[in-house]
Amino acid sequence: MSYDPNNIFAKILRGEAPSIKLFEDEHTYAMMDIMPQSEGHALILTKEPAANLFELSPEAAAHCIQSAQRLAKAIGKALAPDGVVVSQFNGAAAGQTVFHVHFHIVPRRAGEALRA
Ligand code: DGP
Repeated sequence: MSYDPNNIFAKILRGEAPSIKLFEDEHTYAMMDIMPQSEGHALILTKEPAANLFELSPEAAAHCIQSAQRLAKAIGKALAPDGVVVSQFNGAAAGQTVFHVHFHIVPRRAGEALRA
C-alpha cells in the first residue's frame, strides 16, 4: 500500500492538525486517542512514513515498542488500571482506519466493557 502523506496522523506530526500530546522523541509521538475505548486510551505514532507494519523498518518498530512500554508504565502510574492492552491493526479488513503506523495503549478495568 502506498503511503498518503496527507493522512491525519501525518498532519498531526507536522503540526498541521491538533492533538493532545503526551510526549515525543526522535522516533515516536504519543497522544490521546480522539475516540477513546476506555479512560486513558492513548496512541503511539511512528515518525517514519509507513502505512502499516509491513512497511515499517525494524528499527522504527523497536522504537514504537519502547515508547509503548514507556506510555503503558506512565498510564499504570497515573490511572492504576487492572490491565493494559497494546494493539496495532494492519489493513482495513483488520480494522485499520488511519493508514499511518500507530499502536493503541488501552487501559482496562476488571469488569468494564470497552466503549464502542
Ligand atoms: P485504527 O486505525 O483502527 O487503529 O484506529 C485509529 C484510531 O485513531 C482510532 O482509535 C481513532 C483515532 N483517531 C482518528 N483520528 C484521530 C485524530 O485526528 N486525532 C486523534 N488523537 N486520534 C484520532
